[in-house]
Amino acid sequence: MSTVCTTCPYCGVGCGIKAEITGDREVSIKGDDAHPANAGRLCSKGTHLAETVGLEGRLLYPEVGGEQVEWDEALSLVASRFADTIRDHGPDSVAFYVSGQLLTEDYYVANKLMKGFIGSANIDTNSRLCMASAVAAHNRAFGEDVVPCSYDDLEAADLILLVGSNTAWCHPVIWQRIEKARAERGTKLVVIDPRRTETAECADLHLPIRPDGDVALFNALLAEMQGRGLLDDKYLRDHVDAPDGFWNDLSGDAALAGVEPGLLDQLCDLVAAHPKMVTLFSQGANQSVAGTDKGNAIINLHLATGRIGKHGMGPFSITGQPNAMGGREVGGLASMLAAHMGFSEAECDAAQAFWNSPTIARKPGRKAVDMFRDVHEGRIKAIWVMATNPAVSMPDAGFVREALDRCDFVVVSDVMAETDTAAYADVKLPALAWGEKDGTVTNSERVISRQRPLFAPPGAAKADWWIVQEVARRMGHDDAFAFESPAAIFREYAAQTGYRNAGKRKLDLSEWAGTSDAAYAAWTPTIWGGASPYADGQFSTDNSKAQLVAVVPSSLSAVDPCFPLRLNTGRYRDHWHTMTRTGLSPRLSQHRREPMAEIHPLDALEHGIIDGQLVRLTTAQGDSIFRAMITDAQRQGDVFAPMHWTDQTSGGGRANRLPGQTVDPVSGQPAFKNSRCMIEAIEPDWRAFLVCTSRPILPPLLYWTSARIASGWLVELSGEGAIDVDSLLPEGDRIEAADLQRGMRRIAVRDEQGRLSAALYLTRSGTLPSRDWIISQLISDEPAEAPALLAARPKIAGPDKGPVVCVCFNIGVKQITRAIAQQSLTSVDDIGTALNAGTNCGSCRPALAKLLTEVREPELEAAE
Ligand SMILES: Nc1nc2c(c(=O)[nH]1)N[C@H]1C(S)=C(S)[C@@H](COP(=O)(O)OP(=O)(O)OC[C@H]3O[C@@H](n4cnc5c(=O)[nH]c(N)nc54)[C@H](O)[C@@H]3O)O[C@H]1N2
Ligand SMILES: Nc1nc2c(c(=O)[nH]1)N[C@H]1C(S)=C(S)[C@@H](COP(=O)(O)OP(=O)(O)OC[C@H]3O[C@@H](n4cnc5c(=O)[nH]c(N)nc54)[C@H](O)[C@@H]3O)O[C@H]1N2
Ligand code: SF4
Ligand SMILES: [Mo]
Repeated sequence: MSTVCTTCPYCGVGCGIKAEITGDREVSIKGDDAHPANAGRLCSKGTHLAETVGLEGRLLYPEVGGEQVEWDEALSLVASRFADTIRDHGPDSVAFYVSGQLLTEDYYVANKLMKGFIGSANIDTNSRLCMASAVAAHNRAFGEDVVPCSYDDLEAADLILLVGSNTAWCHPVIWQRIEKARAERGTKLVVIDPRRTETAECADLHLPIRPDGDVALFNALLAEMQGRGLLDDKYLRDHVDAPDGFWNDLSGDAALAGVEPGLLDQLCDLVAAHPKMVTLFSQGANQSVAGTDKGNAIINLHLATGRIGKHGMGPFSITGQPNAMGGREVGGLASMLAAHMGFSEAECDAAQAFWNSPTIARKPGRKAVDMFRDVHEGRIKAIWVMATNPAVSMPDAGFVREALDRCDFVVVSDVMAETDTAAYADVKLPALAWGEKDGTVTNSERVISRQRPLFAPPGAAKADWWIVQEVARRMGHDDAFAFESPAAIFREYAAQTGYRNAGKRKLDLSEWAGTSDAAYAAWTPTIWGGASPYADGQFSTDNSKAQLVAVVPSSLSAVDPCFPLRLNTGRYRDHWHTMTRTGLSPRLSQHRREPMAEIHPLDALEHGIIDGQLVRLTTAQGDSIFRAMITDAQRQGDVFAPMHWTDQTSGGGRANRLPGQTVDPVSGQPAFKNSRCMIEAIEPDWRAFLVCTSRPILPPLLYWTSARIASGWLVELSGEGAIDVDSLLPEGDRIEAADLQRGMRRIAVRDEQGRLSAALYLTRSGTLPSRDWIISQLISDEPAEAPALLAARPKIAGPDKGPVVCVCFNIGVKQITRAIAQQSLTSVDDIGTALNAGTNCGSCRPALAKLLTEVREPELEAAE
């Protein structure tokens, strides 16, 4: 058995992992105590990685037109089709659409090929959907895309503002570090989010801002600080430039933020009282028509109050994907050249000279949304998609699917065989996945860590950098693409960051250009730029001063009677994006098994919607069906839906059919968080659920979702008209109960050994039984008797545990609320002592805190 230090493949926190290899593709996962990001902690997704390293669903061999081929044939075809297209239509007729889930070395090779050897900047990354606004805000304010903070600042701050970040779910280990600081030093926490998320639930102050009210809020805050005499005049004089009229034009119309004046006053008092302040921002800021302005509104406040470049202070954009930052560094964005360089003549010359390349892109390429528009219009004729699933994750995904369908030549490099994007591929190339691939990633705080292989490459899968390099060689660029290892690529990349840099850019890794293979193999997590790159107040602009940027709040727009609601989209705690990995894990799949449309009670009333019913959300772009979840955590007028479900997992819940192609004018980032929509209740003729040990093939239905459970699948279905139950069920010994008058039908199927292999519960007007017990029967060697199976409950029913909250110990809501009430528990730690819940990865602790308040508050009120 050997232990390997590697990095979590999920979020941009970039936690270190100690992976102990326990068998053939078996691993035991622990947090790495020595990693600066997590010091041993892991969240639910990292903790349960071992459930996702099997080969189920993997793409293991290259395919052309759906037929397995040898690598040479696939690579030669890609090279010749790209070369022919470039010859006939010019370099801008081809494109790469890449991903923050590539390693830095993969990214480097792809960028070098497109910008230096094809001579187009048509390489963009899914970070366009994620970080582009923060990048643009950094560039405007600092002259370079540099994050001025590190995680240690969170632990040194007295006040933390979270803007558009559901940290407890999306950056759980950062959240745990914030919670530690709050417990140890009483750090105050403010959450600015239209929804009362679990993150907001735990805050000292929650501002349920109107969608896109952030610029108004931060401008008002800055005006108030100025009014209270709390600007740092010396810092402003020495280190900051302001455009003419900045202070006069500072629009402080707080009403546009949509928060009650009392709450705004509380926020101003907190900000005034705590100079040691970090503002952490994420997609509620970035994914907006005003995303870049929001970033600058936040940065303005920090610059003007001198709250930057000092321990415990700063505007802190956190990255989403494991290597979103690495991609920004090497030039994965169409709007950057390489190594933080732009497209000035000198920078283009420098890149070309360094690469000794035949050509160089001299202008920015097409940003993601425009790129797919060009594909749609036929201007881009060949596209290569790597490590991202745009048929699901791009806005107006229906349009993107049309574009891929029309495109002459689509190449997809992925680790999974069946994805919604791969369905459009002419060529599918099998890439190495996490646990096999080898290279570096950079996290939110600029720490470069290694991802290391744990297993031998399966099938014919190859590293993404190798695949791109082999295509480059077949396009005639042998000399420039002769890398023998990720270490060799890393050395070249490190050298490029220093080339003709002379202190102009903070990103200078040239001290590592000589890293030996052995040193690369032994690399320990290393931060570039230090904990505080702007501690000296010298920014990356021509005069070394940072810039205040005048930003104007968006005005309130009139309600559209056809689309009266606002659709906000985002993430669930235990799922990752299009679920190609987390969807394999039964534990991670149980937190939220279906895509919900979360809606305020008054909106539900107005639209005649009952909790748990199916609803259709419609925008100008399209529609999709979700299950309604009525909750006053939503603002009235807003609906929230998750981004995760795909054609592989659902016949509804496809959130990205809904948002339009509207983007931030500066960054080109799509406005995923604010689309006009309408909602209506749906009355299917019947509803059913199916548990089964083999994946069912479903006929077209009004709605279905399938979730992994231990040893099988749980499928929720609804439809119109008749249902052909035989098509859903496997062969075997059937037992059945029916009450045709009530439209109820229940069928259980047992295999030759008498084990339960499937069970279907269907109703036309009644209710369906609880899913939990019958799921447990599916793995049982001795399933219960027929009456119990058909009732979906044991002869003597134990107490129902309710939906699972703690996935590590499988503890449900009802178990927790009962324990709180019966054992008078008063803290999350008490719950841990009583039930173990929340004592392993800690991801459910915010949910436990919420349950605690829900149970205790009425009790306390009654006692008063
Ligand atoms: N569990 C999980 N974790 C993840 C991921 C995942 O898929 N699953 N993905 C990773 C990636 S790539 C990313 S980018 C991050 C994203 O991490 P987050 O940005 O935290 O996640 P989101 O849920 O997209 O959006 C955050 C919040 O923005 C709020 N919001 C919407 N509109 C506004 C607004 O106008 N103003 C403000 N202030 N807030 C608003 C939403 O209500 C939402 O709660 O998560 C990373 N971590
Ligand atoms: N509505 C809505 N849409 C959104 C968002 C939102 O908040 N709301 N957020 C946006 C954001 S921030 C992001 S980051 C995107 C994410 O969206 P995507 O990038 O589309 O999501 P993933 O599911 O992570 O897709 C990664 C793909 O790469 C494959 N893969 C994994 N590892 C590797 C590898 O090493 N090599 C190769 N070649 N393939 C690999 C996976 O199997 C999967 O198919 O979604 C965006 N879309
Ligand atoms: S917070 Fe969770 S998902 Fe993010 S890197 Fe750490 S363990 Fe992985
Ligand atoms: Mo992201």
